[in-house]
Amino acid sequence: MSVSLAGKWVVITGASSGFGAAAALAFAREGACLLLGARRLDRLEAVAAQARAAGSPQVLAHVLDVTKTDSVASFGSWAQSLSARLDVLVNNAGGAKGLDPVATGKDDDWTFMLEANVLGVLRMTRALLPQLVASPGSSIINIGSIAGRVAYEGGAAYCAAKAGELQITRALRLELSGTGVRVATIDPGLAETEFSLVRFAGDAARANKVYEGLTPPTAEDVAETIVWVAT
Ligand code: NDP
Ligand code: 8X3
Repeated sequence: MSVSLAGKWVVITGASSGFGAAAALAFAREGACLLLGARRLDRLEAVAAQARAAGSPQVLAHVLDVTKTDSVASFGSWAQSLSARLDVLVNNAGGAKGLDPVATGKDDDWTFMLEANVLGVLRMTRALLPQLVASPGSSIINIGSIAGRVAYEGGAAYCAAKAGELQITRALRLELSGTGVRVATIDPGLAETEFSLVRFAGDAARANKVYEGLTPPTAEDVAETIVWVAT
C-alpha cells in the first residue's frame, strides 16, 4: 500500500543540484511541503521556486553545511520552528573530491568526503530525530552508492565513506526499531549530475569523459526511486 505525500513535511539536504534538486521537484508534484538545505542559497532558492510552481503548498530554503555541527544545529532549529513533525528526511548531501590513489591522496579531499557523506548523515539525523519520532510512519532515506558496496581504484576514501553510510543505515534501523521511523538506503550506480564536475574540481572535459559512450541514469530516475521509497 502506498502512502500519500500530500501535506507531508520533507527535508532534503543537498537540494541545490543533482538528485536533491530533482527529488525536490518530484516531492513537490506529490503535494509535499519542503524544507531544502545546501551551501549555495542562490541555487537552492531557484529550486524552491521551481518546486512551488510544480505544486508544493510550501517550500522553504535554508543554508546548510553538513560538515559543520553549528550549521546543522541552526538548520535543525529553523526546521523545528516551522513544524513539530517531519515525515521524510532525505540525507542526500555529499559527493567525492579527487580520484587519487591512496599513495597520493590529499587530506583535504579525504576530510571533505568523510565529513560530508558520513558525519553529515549522523549530524542531520541526530538534529531532526525528535521531529521524525513525533511522526510515526516517517522515513529517513540515506543516499549511499554502489561505491559503498564495490571498491574501485582511486575511490578508497569515497568508497569508505559510502560504506560508512550503509552501516549508519543498518545501525539506525536497529536503534529506531519500534519507533515507527523507517530507515532506508538508496545506492545508485553512476548517474549524470554535477558529481563528476565537483570530483574533478570544475574540470568539465574530465567530468564529461566519465559519461562518454554511456546512457547513465538521470537525477530524475533517482528522484523517482526516492519518492517511491518514501511512499
Ligand atoms: P551533485 O554534485 O549534483 O549534488 C550534490 C549536492 O550536495 C549539492 O546540492 C551540494 O550543494 C550538496 N552538498 C555537497 N556538500 C555539501 C555540504 N557540505 N553541505 C550541504 N550540502 C552539500 O551530485 P549528486 O546529485 O550526484 O549527489 C547527491 C548524492 O548522491 C551524494 O551523496 C553523492 O555521493 C551520491 N551519489 C551520486 C552518484 C552519481 O553518480 N551522481 C551515484 C551514487 C551516489 P552545495 O554545493 O550547494 O552545498
Ligand atoms: C557515485 C558513483 O561509481 O562514480 O557514487 O562512485 S561512482
